[in-house]
Amino acid sequence: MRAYQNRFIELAKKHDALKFGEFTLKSGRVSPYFFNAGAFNSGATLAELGRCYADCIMASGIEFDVLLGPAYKGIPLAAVTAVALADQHGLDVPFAYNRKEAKTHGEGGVMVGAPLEGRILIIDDVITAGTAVSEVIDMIDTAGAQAVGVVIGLDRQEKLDGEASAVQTISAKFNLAVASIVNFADLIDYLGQDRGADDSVLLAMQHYRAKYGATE
Ligand code: OMP
Repeated sequence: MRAYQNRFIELAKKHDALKFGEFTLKSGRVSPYFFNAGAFNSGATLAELGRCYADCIMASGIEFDVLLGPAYKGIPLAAVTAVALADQHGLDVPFAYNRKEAKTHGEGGVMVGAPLEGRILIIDDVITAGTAVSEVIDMIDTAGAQAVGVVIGLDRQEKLDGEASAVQTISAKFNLAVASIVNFADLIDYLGQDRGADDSVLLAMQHYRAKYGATE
């Protein structure tokens, strides 16, 4: 695993953003783990999170013009990542986000921040079935820009109807490059090497992966 992947898992564990137990997902599946990006809730934690995302974007080589953070959880992610790209990598990228409800006064509209023009990189917390990302792509199309990629903290690598994962499906459908800081397989590897990890947690994770995990 790369350094930023280890740092991300350590950060998530430290702040309880990664929890093990029994959680019902948006899809209705009952998962032995849950990733809650809302638990990254202090200045220093967000700064480190932004550095992990920025390192992942740099490692992916995805070329883009605007970083877009979809409401709500994508908004702070886009902000801290834009700061880390500037501070750590000398890249001053424009960033934008949307409102869930259009504003009818003042400057009005749904979009805030940089104009949505050119190649757009979407930033988000987690992909399970890809529903959230598909909605954002519609928004980018409507604005006349082009979605070129998605960067996420966690790819849960779950299959939907066939054997492909949601990430593989949306990547093929919308011609997108998808980069994740970590995926489900990385989490299992990490737990397997963590001497302090509970064996029953690892077993539950392996069982869930055997049932719902995509083949790749
Ligand atoms: P999709 O839109 O189906 O890809 O699911 C992503 C959304 O699921 C996230 O934006 C969360 O609302 C939620 N989620 C998590 O935040 N963490 C998880 O570990 C799993 C889910 C989920 O419900 O699948």
